[in-house]
Amino acid sequence: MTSRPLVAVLNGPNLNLLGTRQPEIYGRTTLADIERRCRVVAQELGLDIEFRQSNHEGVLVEHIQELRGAAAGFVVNAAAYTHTSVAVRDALAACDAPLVEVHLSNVYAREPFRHHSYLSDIALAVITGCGPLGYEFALSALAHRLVPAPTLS
Ligand code: CA2
Repeated sequence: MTSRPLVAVLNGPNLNLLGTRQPEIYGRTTLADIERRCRVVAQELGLDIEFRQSNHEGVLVEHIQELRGAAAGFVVNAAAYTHTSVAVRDALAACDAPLVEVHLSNVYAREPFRHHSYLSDIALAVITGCGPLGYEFALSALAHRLVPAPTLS
């Protein structure tokens, strides 16, 4: 059996609170719900996934470094670190693997400080405002890149 490409799904600070607060912005889906759905979709797409969340910038950087070489692609909702972290950007840039940036909310319809991202210009794609479905779209985009199309015989 051939091995399946590994995609790392990384989540930044406060995303562990999803479904408990600010449902008008982030909806009622929890991060555990998103993880379950990602696992189902990844299975269908022929991907393996690692799903992680941290509230700490250095921990996220360490996760990314650990996954360097092992992960064939990244889906990243860096949450507030999207707008502040050169460290997360540098760690992802050092991985040389395609990255899809995801945001649940439409960051461009929110405060101006959310309009700048340290990740967008190194990303294959940016998905913002699609809610939890954004993670599924991101996995599909990476599978399109990483999973060989079946050959007809
Ligand atoms: O829309 C997104 O996914 C964001 O990445 C979410 C971040 C925010 O800083 C970005 O600008 C956009 C915030 C995540 C906080 O999540 C919470 C969830 C429930 C309750 C409180 C915070």
